Amino acid sequence: MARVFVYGTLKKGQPNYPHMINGAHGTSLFQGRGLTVEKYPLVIAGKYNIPFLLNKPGIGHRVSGDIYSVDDQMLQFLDEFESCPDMYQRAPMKIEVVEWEDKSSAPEVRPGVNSILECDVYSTSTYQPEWIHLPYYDNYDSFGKHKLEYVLRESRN
Ligand code: PCA
Repeated sequence: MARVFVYGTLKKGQPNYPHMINGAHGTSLFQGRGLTVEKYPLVIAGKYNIPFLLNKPGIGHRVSGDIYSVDDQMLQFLDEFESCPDMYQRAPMKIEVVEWEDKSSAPEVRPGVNSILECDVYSTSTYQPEWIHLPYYDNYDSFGKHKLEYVLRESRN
């Protein structure tokens, strides 16, 4: 099992969330919500309004997201889905627990609020340099007031 932190379209309520819970892709268990320990620039880029966490720690905001435990099959699916390692690279990042929902382990071994976990995150170092000048977000929402709604893959041309 691997622990993954999602901050973009895979979060609950966001356009690609159905993939995250599709049993045909493997197993995933929602564990809670978190916040990156370090600041990162989270931008919405390109003509399809895709969210990217730029791998430039120290700039931008601490970013919110959802913490999952996934099996190898789901991790492999996510790697392909996120065009890893071309578009995004999956790398470990420190995540602070905001809220823990997974009650599958004993209370005394559950991570408490404010504890720090190492989670895999799809960030990118292979981004276009001008993206660093885009607005930075702290909590991605495709349907937010920026009006940069994510374009689903099947709707692109
Ligand atoms: N999907 C991944 C990376 C960006 C995106 O839209 C995620 O939600 O974390």
